[in-house]
Amino acid sequence: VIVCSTKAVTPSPLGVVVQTRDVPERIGSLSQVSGVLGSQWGDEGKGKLVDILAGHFDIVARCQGGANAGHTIYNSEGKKFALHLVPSGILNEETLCVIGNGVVVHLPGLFKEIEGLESNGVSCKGRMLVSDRAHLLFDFHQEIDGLREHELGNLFIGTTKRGIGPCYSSKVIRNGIRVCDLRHMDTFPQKLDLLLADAASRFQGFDYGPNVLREEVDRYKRFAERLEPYIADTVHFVNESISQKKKILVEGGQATMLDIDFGTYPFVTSSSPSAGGICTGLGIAPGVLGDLIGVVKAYTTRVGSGPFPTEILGTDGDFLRLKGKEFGTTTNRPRRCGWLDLVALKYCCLINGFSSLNLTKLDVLSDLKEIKLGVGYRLADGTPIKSFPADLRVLEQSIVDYEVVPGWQDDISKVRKYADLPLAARRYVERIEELVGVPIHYIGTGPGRDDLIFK
Ligand code: 2SA
Ligand code: GDP
Ligand code: MG
Repeated sequence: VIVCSTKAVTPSPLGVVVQTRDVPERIGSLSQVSGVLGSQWGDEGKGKLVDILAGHFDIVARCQGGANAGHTIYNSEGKKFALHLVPSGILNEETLCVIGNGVVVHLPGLFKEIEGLESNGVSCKGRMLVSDRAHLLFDFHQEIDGLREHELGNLFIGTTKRGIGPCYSSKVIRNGIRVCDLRHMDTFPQKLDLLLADAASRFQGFDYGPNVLREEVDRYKRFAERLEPYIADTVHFVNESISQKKKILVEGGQATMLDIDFGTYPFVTSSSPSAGGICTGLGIAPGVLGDLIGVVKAYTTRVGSGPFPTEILGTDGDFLRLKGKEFGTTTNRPRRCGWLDLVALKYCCLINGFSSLNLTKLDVLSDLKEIKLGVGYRLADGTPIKSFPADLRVLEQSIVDYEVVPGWQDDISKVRKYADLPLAARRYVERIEELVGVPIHYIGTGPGRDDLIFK
């Protein structure tokens, strides 16, 4: 159950053997290409796990989403970093970061993030690659995101307004502009003009004239020069790295319940945060994928609209929100809170084939007398619902069956060994494993790098 240390030799991204260090067996034995994916509605604590694992991988790669993601990390000195586009491997000096082809890249935001990191002593130069196939997300995509939300009235999705949906729409409708287009400034203005004209013809109040276009083109000429050192054919790079036996960790953004195909559509994001998104968003073959770790909070949160079967609307919800500091990392919106939903979690395990789970924020549940686990859904007439329903009407009307388990009153934030957890906490962990059928190998007891139990 507990960690056993082995010495590991990790080749650096530059190919030099850099270190020998104590590696918990769990981490050392992770597959050459592994992934960390959200298995609820996001904000499970993926960034923290990626940061911890990154020291044992050569490359950390993002494959989908954009600056809607908010991954919070505390470094060893307790300094807080909130990452949006830059992969969470950046705090590990030996790790090379990749922004894959499936990511939508807002360059002003990316440069701001890079500057913020650099002012905190974290350099991205020579340590980060941006795919030449990635699509560019422009300020106007963000403006449209807001206009669309406004149009929806009461049915608004609750997006982060970071322009994600509109940018993926441009990509899919095939008038998007990619990073490699920055190398052709002769045709760039025409492409951008088409894109802006398209938006203007659709949205009243979205106005642009030749001055706007000229200013934007000038801005992007400067961005193009600035981005050049980061641009790479990451499909080639990642596959070469695989053949050179480098270790690659894929960092998912958002989560399966927000997946464009598998999530609670239309209250989802516009990318594929599940396992399939790794292949399409990085250009790697499915057979290469090894361990996939599903990150799951010990309870559930959701930010934005949409069904949330195990949501707690009373004071218990406030308890979790305040104790768990459940406010959006990108927008600071209060997150909706609820009990752990095992129907949704099993569905995520099925879709992604997780090899293990990281149960996070177990410390937040301390002090509750009783904890509820959502173990099944039923229709109003009592008929059990066998699988996670596609139909939101069914989902909204479904009744959740709960199993009530005893809580624990001890502070577990300093516990580092599984055996030292209170019995009720261990029972909670083991009941989840039993009901879901996937082992929990990592347990979060706080936001810091050391606040992790290897089980
Ligand atoms: P979008 O902006 O088009 O992707 O929004 C569509 C839905 O996806 C949800 N979404 C998220 N949910 C949780 N966390 C996310 N990142 C931030 C964080 C969110 C924040 O780390 O806290 O700060 O508000 C994220 N990104 C997208 C979104 O809420 C919509 O439901
Ligand atoms: P991500 O989007 O999945 O990376 O998650 P976020 O960073 O948006 O939200 C997770 C929040 O929980 C962050 O503020 C983390 O610092 C914090 N966190 C992560 N793991 C733990 C844990 O085990 N316990 C506590 N108390 N906080 C945690
Ligand atoms: Mg987040």
